[in-house]
Amino acid sequence: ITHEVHPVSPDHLKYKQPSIINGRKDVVTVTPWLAPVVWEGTFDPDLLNPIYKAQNLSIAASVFAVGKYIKFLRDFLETAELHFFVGFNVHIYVFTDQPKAVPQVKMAAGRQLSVRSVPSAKRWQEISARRMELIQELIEAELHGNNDYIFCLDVDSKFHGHWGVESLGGLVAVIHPGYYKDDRSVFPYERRPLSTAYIAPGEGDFYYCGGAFGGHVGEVQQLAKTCRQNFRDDAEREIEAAWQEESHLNRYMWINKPSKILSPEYLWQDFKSREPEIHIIRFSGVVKNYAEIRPN
Ligand code: UD2
Repeated sequence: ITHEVHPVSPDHLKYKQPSIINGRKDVVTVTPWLAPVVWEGTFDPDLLNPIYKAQNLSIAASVFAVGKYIKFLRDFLETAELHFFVGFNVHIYVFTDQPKAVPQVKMAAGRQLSVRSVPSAKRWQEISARRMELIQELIEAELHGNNDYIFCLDVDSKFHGHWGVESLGGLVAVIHPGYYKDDRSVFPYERRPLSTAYIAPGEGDFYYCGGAFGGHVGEVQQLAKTCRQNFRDDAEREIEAAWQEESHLNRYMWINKPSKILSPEYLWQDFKSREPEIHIIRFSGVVKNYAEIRPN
């Protein structure tokens, strides 16, 4: 499938009656281009799970663990078992320079892990930058036809709550937890017109995070290909976007509006205090000491 099919519900499915007037009133649940914004309380797993189960989907996830970041991998994998698409076919692809150090984590039936070797890097910026290239190659070489959706996730994070089929969509972006109440003029977009990631003042919808994005494999292939090419074009002009591939991702999502937006429940940060509209934290970045873990 290249486009999402409309939901087909099994007959006689029992679930809570939906309401057209009662729902979350403290947050916005649809964008001005009519993409849903997923918050706790906006979806019913009793309704969604049987619909998606019937489609026998496969969900891939990519995660990079290069250099000292390998130490985050065990918690990431163990908590994914508990919360990430439980009960569905999941294939996690780990990209690492230390294949032997990948921890053995017991996975449930229908779930599997593959390890891909990547070279070590001298600069931390190189690692996050190369992700787009490797994600594009992974999709083209292995995922088309075998997997329906992919999520690309940061390894220095853990799952704390349900992350399931409510997150599926053509092109899926996650709102960055650090800027979701801010005016777009202060978003850390790339502001130099020389860069292909440039977003002008007064432009932009949201600030999306580089640490989690995804969607249908065909859509993510396009995204990765475009970001990689833009990254290269920038490199030729000796410019590196402010937040590397996160800047390019934001530029891409400004032009190609995501069809589904995940609220900051889907990528919080452990150091941030809980906000009242955040009823559940599903995935959150751990506190890390940059000086200690980055190559330089
Ligand atoms: C932000 C983004 C991140 C990326 C980066 C810009 C979030 C939560 N994080 O986080 O996705 O866009 O800005 O470059 O939105 N990695 C390694 N080894 C390293 C360094 C990085 O494996 O030595 C991988 C690892 O999977 C890590 C990811 O690259 O999770 C992102 O790097 P980061 O976590 O250091 O980036 P950070 O915290 O600045």
